[in-house]
Amino acid sequence: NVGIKRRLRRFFRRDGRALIFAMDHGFEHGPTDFEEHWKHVNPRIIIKKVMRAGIDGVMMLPGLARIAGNDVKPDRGLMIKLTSKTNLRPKDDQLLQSQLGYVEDAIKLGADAIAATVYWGSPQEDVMMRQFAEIASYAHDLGFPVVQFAYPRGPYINEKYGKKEDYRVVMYGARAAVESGADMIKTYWTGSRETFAKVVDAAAGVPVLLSGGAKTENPVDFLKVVYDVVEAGGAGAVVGRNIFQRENPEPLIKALIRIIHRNEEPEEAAKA
Ligand code: FBP
Repeated sequence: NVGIKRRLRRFFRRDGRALIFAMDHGFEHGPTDFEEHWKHVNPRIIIKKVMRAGIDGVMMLPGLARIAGNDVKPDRGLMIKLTSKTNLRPKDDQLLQSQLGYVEDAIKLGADAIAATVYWGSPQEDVMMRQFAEIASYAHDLGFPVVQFAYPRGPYINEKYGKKEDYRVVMYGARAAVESGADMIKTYWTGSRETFAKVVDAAAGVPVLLSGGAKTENPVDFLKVVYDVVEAGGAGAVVGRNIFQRENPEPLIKALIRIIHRNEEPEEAAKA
């Protein structure tokens, strides 16, 4: 499908890799995530900064895209995610992402790709699978790529594997994402280059991007993870807190770009 391929190229450079900024935290975690650098709660301010630093794409929910979608330069990718949940829900309902928008709305907002989360292993997995199937079917029909945030989480996973980042669980989620029709996958760090390489293999050629995670105090620690992701065959990273929770995210973004697109070593990239 030509449309899907062309639109994926707005995110991925010729090397097949991308660095994407994530900003759905105001909904998914709450505005407290922005308190460290409160001005970044305004999507227009932080998106202008990440654009200047050279980011390849941005991921947002539909409402933020209405406010700041135009600040995403036309030669960069705009990913609109159609599922989420608030942290205000009762604990037992935290393992479900609900649909909060429609493919058509995302397209009207200028989306180049449509994203949705599936918590593989959740007691509500069935609902998210169906949501994803519906979104993917509709988006593909219209020539739009679909990104799956393939996040394994649920009581059985904890019981059997101890943690959701166990590579056997993460690669299971990545594989499930592929088999359910994803064109791009975002998932957790498994803790080592060797295990992440297995996740990449399980994805059978569908690009796998790292989900950033909580901010590391020392930026080099995060650069090392992204370096290992790329060495393992990963296609880059989707990063939120490690960017907007820094007063000036530009040096980190530039270092990430050097690692992802120029294969520079973390220490070297951090110095430049
Ligand atoms: P981060 O780089 O800040 O981890 O952002 C990635 C992301 O998937 C966001 O899109 C989302 O809001 C958040 O992490 C969800 O985190 P969790 O569900 O682990 O609390």
